[in-house]
Amino acid sequence: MSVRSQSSEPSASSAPHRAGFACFVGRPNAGKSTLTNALVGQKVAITANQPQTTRHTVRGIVHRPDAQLILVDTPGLHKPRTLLGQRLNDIVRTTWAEVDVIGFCLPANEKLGPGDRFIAKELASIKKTPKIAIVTKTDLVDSKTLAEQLIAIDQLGKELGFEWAEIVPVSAVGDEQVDLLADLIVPLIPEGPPLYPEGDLTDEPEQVMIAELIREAALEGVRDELPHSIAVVVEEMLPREDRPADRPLLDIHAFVYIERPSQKGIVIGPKGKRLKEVGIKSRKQIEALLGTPVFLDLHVKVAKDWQRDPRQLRKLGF
Ligand SMILES: Nc1nc2c(ncn2[C@@H]2O[C@H](COP(=O)(O)OP(=O)(O)OP(=O)(O)O)[C@@H](O)[C@H]2O)c(=O)[nH]1
Ligand SMILES: [Mg+2]
Repeated sequence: MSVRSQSSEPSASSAPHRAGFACFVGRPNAGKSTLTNALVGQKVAITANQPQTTRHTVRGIVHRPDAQLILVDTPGLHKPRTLLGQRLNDIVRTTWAEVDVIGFCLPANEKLGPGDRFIAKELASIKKTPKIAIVTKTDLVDSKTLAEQLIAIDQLGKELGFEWAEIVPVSAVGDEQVDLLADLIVPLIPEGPPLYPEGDLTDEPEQVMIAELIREAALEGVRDELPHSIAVVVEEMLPREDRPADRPLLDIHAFVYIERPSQKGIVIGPKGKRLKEVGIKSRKQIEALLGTPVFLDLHVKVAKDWQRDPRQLRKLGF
């Protein structure tokens, strides 16, 4: 085991260029998406203080002089209770079978639990792929707690019969050791030319990113089962006609889906106040993303029990 806490030396300029894939896996809410964004230097994946925020793999691309590192952020692996949950877990397992490096994210502020052990056990069976244990959210704990966590994780690997390639504590929010993590992953990916054009930070289609930004805004402040029930689909994006060339406006029509009629009121809020706030908040981010003024038209619709209904799931893109 080697726990890194200092910056490593910059690689020699004669080193061959590398390009490859690393995925972040872990329990829901472990900080995978926040870490992905911190490494990329821009928001490519939405985040929320609720489990199961990420629902598809999101690729974030880190461009460096010596390497192009493609990070694959995955949904949190959990005990599934719905068909959606099963699908999300399947996505994670397909992803970790395909990448060059697996980053297993474990929050520093939560003791290792059965969920972590379950994932580690599965990882142990993927022999060929180097596995880095990433201790996230280190800003939330003192050094003693962190040290105990590092030891517990090292021990977990030993119990399961493998060595972590690295055990790295990071704080994405505090920007601690984020660059170091990239330095440690790069030597583990294969030599090769860049796989994505320079400057591309993600391969997410615009329409998907927009739907995600709306969902992120809609998730804020809702509790219990509601976050899981929300899905967003962008139906249409059209430049407004009759606008002067120097004052364009993009009309975006999107649906916020929920599972039951009783949830409608919560999402819309009294006199439509909540939905309006969701619209304002996400519109600002969409405008920043696209670099153009936007008129965002949001409608709330019921897709009955969509998390359990294969037909509805298909309609919503799962
Ligand atoms: N204090 C602190 N909070 C963090 C850090 N990283 C993530 N968080 C918070 O932890 C919560 C979950 O973060 P996400 O990045 O959405 O977690 P995730 O692992 O992608 O979650 P799922 O997509 O649901 O699996 C959010 O409220 C983040 O702000 C960190 O370094 N420090
Ligand atoms: Mg996530």
